[in-house]
Amino acid sequence: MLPLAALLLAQPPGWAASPKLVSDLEKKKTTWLYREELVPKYTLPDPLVCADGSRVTTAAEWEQKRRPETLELFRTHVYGRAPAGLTTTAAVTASEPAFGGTKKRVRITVSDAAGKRFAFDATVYLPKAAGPVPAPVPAVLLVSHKPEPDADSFPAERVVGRGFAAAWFDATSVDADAGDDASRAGGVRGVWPAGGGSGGTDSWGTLAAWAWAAGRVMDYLVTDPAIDPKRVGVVGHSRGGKTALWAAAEDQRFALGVSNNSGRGGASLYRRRFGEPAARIAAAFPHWFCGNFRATVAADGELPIDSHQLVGLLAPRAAYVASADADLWADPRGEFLATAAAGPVYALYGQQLPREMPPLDTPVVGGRVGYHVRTGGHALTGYDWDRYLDLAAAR
Ligand code: GTR
Repeated sequence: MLPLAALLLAQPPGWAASPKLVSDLEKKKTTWLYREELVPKYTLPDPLVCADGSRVTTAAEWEQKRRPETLELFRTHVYGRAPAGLTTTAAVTASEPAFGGTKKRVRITVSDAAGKRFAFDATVYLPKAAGPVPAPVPAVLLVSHKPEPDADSFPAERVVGRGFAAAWFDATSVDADAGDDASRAGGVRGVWPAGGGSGGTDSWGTLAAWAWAAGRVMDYLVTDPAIDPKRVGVVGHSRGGKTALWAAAEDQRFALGVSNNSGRGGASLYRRRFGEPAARIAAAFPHWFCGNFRATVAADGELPIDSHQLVGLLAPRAAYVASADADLWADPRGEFLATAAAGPVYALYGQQLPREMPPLDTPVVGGRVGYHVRTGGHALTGYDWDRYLDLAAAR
């Protein structure tokens, strides 16, 4: 038995999981790890070290060398490659008053040179125009992994009330998230099965397809004169949170990427064995990822990247990672540690990220990066939205 002082020292700072919840979860799923003391030691890859072993020391070197390499590693080993070089057109198909402003339905059509095409819809709420020539407003885009988001996960009135445009699209209309064959059948991966890959193990999965679609909505948003194209954020919860991070990594026009309870495959660190195992997510949702990911994690192999590098791909733009106290499956501490470990990349831009896990319900912001762990379970709530809008509103 360790003396109390030693136990207190061993306790990591800030939030800690409820001991009762840990023991309840352990009783249910003894093979999955929920106890902090049992997490095996691990070492994260240095986000600044290049494939040739050299280390980038400036933002310019990061942008020219290590950032493109990192992006390629995530494409090749995690999400797969989305197609590039397609043409997006958009048409407003309906418009009506809403919340003192306007609600628009937009049909987005993407086509290639051979005439293949795919179309889906997005919805945009614009706040009440301020004066005859209103200034363009910032916007947030929700990747909804449900056909219609509920009022908590998409509080449109609250968002426009704070002077933001609020947009969302139904990700399942782009890729049904119903197993690989069914998802491809009516979705964008049925039109371009290999994405931007060779048709092999780096072909895009559902998360890459959804992230790609967020980029196509962005193609429209940057043309809407009511919206400030330099201040558009992308937000997602859970599988949508994994998507939002990847969308912001792939498309640097997003000024902010928000991961709400994204967990494994999103913000939480793969090398930290806590909560949902990588092999389990790949077995339960094989269509989310590329073939290389499935093969690596099924063999209990090491990915060449970890999630701090995904957060680092957002630098120097804003990022917000949020966890929930009861959502141990998503590994709150692993989500925080990934955020903090993106620090060396943000430091190239003079930004100092939060270093210590904060206590419960205590948001921390360092540089342009925020983190909180909120009371409650796996959900996107008004509390979360308010924090994201606070960060998006800060210049
Ligand atoms: C779970 C999955 C999580 C999370 C969640 C969701 O079953 O294991 O990683 O993505 O689904 O998206 O709701």
